[in-house]
Amino acid sequence: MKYNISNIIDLLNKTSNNIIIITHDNPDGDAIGSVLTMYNILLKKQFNSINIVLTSNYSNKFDWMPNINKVLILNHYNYIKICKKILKANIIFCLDFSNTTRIHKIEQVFLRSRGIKIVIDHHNDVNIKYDFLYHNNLSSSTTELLYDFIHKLNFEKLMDINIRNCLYTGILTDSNSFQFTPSKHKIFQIAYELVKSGVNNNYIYDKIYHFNNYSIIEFFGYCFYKKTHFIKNDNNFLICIISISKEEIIRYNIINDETKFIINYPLYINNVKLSLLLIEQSNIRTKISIRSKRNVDCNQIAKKYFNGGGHKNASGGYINMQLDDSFILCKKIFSDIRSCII
Ligand SMILES: [Mn+2]
Repeated sequence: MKYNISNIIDLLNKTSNNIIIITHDNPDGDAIGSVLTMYNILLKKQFNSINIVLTSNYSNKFDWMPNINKVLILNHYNYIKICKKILKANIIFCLDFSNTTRIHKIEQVFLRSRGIKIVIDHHNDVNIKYDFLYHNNLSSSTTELLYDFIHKLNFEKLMDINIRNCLYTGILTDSNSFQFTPSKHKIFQIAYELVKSGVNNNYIYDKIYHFNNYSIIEFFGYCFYKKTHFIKNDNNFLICIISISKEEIIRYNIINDETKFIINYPLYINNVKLSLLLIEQSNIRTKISIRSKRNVDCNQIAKKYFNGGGHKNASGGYINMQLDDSFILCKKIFSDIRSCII
């Protein structure tokens, strides 16, 4: 059945149990901020047996976030138990993704579950069979959408400082510190209201961006010195490609989304307009992340060449090849991509 917002208000005003909250693999600040916002709201509504399921681990920089210790991280040992919980869920919240490939480890069991599927997301590639969808790809983040959603539900009185901190974390990280602002002034208005009502923006910035240990900085140095390649485009701007193997990630003890930070740095160079990060996943698959400046649309590039998508200035996808071949393919594509990106 398709639900509308008043059905959802009724549903969430009746206390329910067996709730699952999920987000995409390799959760970032918006993913973690979204699931914890929803978890903390439902706790206040006296819901029972609420489980956040993460299909992979999260970075330690989120350790301070309220109730982060309650998340279930999928592994070999708890896989069956978690699948059973998903199958018997009455409501499943899908936050910060709307394409089931982004939860591929639990995709099949998710599709079999009869729980009411409430999807809140800002990505372009919706393929989930949902019961309720709250979606806007002109939102900076899912947390920005959740801020609106909470108001639509008339739950704003439930927003305590913990929930506000979760919302702010998602907005800060997904907008790359207010650099990607598709919703224009609205993101600043929400940030203003959150800070005005107690969010310590400096504290959160320090927790998220001043978290790195020396091995990550060493890893960045290694990547920029040894692993960075520039391609000159016909339009006389540069495209940067960094490729990283599994072995290098293990050698420098890098986890989760920490590699993502590296992709933004090439854009600090004035004539680099596009930055690509290739990460080896297996000998037949390479993950690719793409970031761009202003008018260069990496969503189009991700869709056309890399089985992916995302947003105008931040997208991702994959190549079904090993790392070195993926790198050669990228070099070929990007030496003649003028028509695609202007
Ligand atoms: Mn997001």
